[in-house]
Amino acid sequence: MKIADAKVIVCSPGRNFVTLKIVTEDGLTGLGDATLNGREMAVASYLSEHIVPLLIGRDARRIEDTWHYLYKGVYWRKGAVTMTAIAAVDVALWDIAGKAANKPVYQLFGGASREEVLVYSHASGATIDHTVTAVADRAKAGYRAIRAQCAVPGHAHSYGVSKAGRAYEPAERGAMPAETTWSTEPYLQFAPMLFDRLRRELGSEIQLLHDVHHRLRPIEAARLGKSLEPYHLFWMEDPVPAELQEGFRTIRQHTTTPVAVGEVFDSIYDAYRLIQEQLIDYIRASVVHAGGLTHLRKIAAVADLYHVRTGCHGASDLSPVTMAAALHFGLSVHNFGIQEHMGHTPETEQVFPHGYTFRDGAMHPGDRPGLGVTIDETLAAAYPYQRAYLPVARLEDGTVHSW
Ligand code: GCO
Ligand code: MG
Repeated sequence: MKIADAKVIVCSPGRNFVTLKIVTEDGLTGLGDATLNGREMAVASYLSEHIVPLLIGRDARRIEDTWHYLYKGVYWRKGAVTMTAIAAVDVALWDIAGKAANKPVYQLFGGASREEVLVYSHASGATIDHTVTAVADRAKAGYRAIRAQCAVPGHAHSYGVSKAGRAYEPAERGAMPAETTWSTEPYLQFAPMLFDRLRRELGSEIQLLHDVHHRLRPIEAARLGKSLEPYHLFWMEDPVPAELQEGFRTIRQHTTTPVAVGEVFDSIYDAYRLIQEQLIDYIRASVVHAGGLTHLRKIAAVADLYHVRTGCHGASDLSPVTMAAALHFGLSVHNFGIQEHMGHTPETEQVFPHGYTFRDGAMHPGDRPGLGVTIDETLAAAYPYQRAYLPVARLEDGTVHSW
């Protein structure tokens, strides 16, 4: 089954997406998401200039061999751009494998390990009142797990707060990144008040998650985790930047609030110590940024040895192709924890018709052969790429900080 064609489709139905489409000599097609928010064209050119020429003529069934050919063959291993490009090829080949076998991809992974994939949604507000209402609205929509983010009074740039009436979308189109200001102490004092109110108003059954988004130092994250213990969060996400994996030891020594990390990870090597020392509870590495389904299944296998469960990234800047692949993975993997489902805009849903479904706070990938997602190339062409950047954060004294 030789690869006859491969092409990169860049579109922007509300936000930018990069998609790799592979076609075999007998007409089977496979899709892979190659979207790297804020650096989309780096991956698009990596694929079209350097990888697509290598794919033509390769046997589409040799998924494992192709993965190592692209990973070891580049010499300059790992990194967000390389691993997102490899992920796109990998996922597209699994899509083709499913279609060739006339099976949904999860059936190629040993079948379903559960009936449905628990997901969590986002809720945010400019005040605690607004955030309580937003969380309650998501609960009414059927979600059993909800991420809560709230503006810190007097601080305009808190992470994760959507602009009035719009879904949260951090990347902004324009010539330069927006700049935001961050102040840690007010946030550390405010966060427990938010969750105290959420628990008092909404009770103890709903699963509450919170994303710190790389903003703290280990001892500050330890303090935050301790202060949130009375509210039994499902997890505290990205408490500190994760380059220093040992830094998580301080957090672990001080708090039982579960920790999730890894949406920016691109291989097992970013997480090995975190997992082996059980410094985290959930690994958030995603299909699109961590080398595709082939590598993500290996990360999950290592995590399973150490009681670490999956909690894959699923923001709106990961396309419906990734959402579909994540659901096939999540339905099958043994040590599943939860899957993020931020959702997509209506125009994105039109560009990427898919077979996955939502019901009562959980999702299912569907049973169409392959991933069960397609791309309407004519519609995609109606939404041309527009450069967009994620924000850059600074402390109040102007020092650049983790956004
Ligand atoms: C999340 C993430 C997002 C990221 C975004 C970056 O938990 O969903 O932190 O909000 O900021 O995916 O592109
Ligand atoms: Mg996050």
